Amino acid sequence: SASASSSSSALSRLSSISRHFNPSHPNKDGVALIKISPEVSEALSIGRAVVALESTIISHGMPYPKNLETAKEVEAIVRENGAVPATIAILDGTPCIGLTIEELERLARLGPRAQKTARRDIAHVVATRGNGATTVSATMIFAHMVGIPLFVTGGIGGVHQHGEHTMDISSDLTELGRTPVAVISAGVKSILDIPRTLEYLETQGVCVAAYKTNEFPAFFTEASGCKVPCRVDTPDDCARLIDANLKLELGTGMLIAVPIPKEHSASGNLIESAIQTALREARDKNITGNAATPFLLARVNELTGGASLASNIALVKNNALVGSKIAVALSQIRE
Ligand code: PSU
Ligand code: MN
Repeated sequence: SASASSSSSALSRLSSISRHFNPSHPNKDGVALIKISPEVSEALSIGRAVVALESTIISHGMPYPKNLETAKEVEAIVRENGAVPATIAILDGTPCIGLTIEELERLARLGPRAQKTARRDIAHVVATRGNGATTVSATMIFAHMVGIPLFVTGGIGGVHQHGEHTMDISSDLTELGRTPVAVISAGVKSILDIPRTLEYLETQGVCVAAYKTNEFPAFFTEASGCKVPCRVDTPDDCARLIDANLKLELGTGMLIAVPIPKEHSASGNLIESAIQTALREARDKNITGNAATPFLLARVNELTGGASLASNIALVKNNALVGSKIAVALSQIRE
């Protein structure tokens, strides 16, 4: 039957990982390196659609309690659309795939006291048994380790403005170049240099597709003035694209950019002037490194009096809706 064949293909996927390394199996001390929730584990073993979700957006991207409320609503949207949500974070040093309500709440309350965890931070957070909120790069790594091919977020990191001098380029972009996970986002914010972000993704060999548009979206608005190399119009189009990338084992990730729904797009001028102010403040205060993005996100939220937060939440939910439909279409193709 269809479900038996999907279950055996999921098992063979897992066993092909486990031949060398299975992070969810206990090691010689009887401790699993990674904890997968029962719901996610079951879904993976029968080939059901799973959507990975990041946690820096919870800890550093939104204030409490809006962050918790949004995280729960996003998970509910994924379920309503036939997929299983797998929020990813490191708790007490253990990477967790799929969080309980209590774990979500803990992370949301920790907020910026959780460590923002990108690829370079993972070993440190695990070794010190810390609590790590995973960025796009770290979430992609763990999703791939357990066999989840699709991940939904709001916005990804990119090349910062003046990045050609500061070399501040998010590790999200190099991760997209080396880890075969498809990331659904609303593009990148104009706190970043959007044309250079797209140039860098091209260099990294990342397929960038835009959903129902020819233009790369700029998070709060549909337009960035930059064209994308690839357009997709349906969840099936997206699933075929992801499937081709996986079948050919290209090894690279993929970025599917879904524009913010028109009715939620923030007033361009209001947001744009807040972004300019936040960028100036960050320069004046010499805020650099991994503190730059959280600072800019928080300041833009404050300066727009919550308008940008409302848009942010609306677009994340829309991405979850589209992403779940893609995950379901993909699980049908790959049965
Ligand atoms: N951009 C957003 N919202 C976010 C982030 C970026 O619009 O929440 C978060 C994501 O977790 C992303 C990270 O992976 O910031 C990038 O940080 P950096 O620029 O330091 O690489
Ligand atoms: Mn950076």
